[in-house]
Amino acid sequence: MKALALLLAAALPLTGHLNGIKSLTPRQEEQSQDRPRLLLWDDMICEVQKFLWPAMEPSPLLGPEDGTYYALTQAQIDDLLSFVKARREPFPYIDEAWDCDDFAHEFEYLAHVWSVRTLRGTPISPAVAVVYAKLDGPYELFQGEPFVSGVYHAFNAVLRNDGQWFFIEPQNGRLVKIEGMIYEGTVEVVKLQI
Ligand SMILES: [Ca+2]
Repeated sequence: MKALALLLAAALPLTGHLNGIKSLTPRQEEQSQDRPRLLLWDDMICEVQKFLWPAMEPSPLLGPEDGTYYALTQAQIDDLLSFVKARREPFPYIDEAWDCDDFAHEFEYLAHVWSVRTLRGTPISPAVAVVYAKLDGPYELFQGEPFVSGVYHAFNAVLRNDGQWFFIEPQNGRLVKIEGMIYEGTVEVVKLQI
């Protein structure tokens, strides 16, 4: 797995500690903002445990499901959101048949379609997750931030190349930064698929 990642790091305009980002000059750091960041399985676990799901216990069955990921640039996130908006099914919310989990899985599927096309088949996976969470408080991702109490909800998350995670509400395309203090006690992740 590591040998593959090193080869990819050499072949692709990716950044990360695999190809020495720690010693970049300020100019190179500026340029690195335009590049996706490569993450191995262990790196992805660290990123998930840091901000998304501290209780994650990785395993071959529970994931992460892929061996090599990349964190997206802001331009890639913008492009991904446009791609999904143009291709998602026009179905309204339908209890059970097309509800939150279905919107979230559709977003994740389309993110992978977008990624394969954008990277022309490069064997790395976008850092886009399906998140299952218990909500307790105002839910920022819905218009008007409705107050919800003890509701289970499925939505998405994406990791940017600077280490910032965002929650995405696939039902409306809204996106917010995940910041510990904001979500403390409001969003409790109970399951995650990446
Ligand atoms: Ca469903």
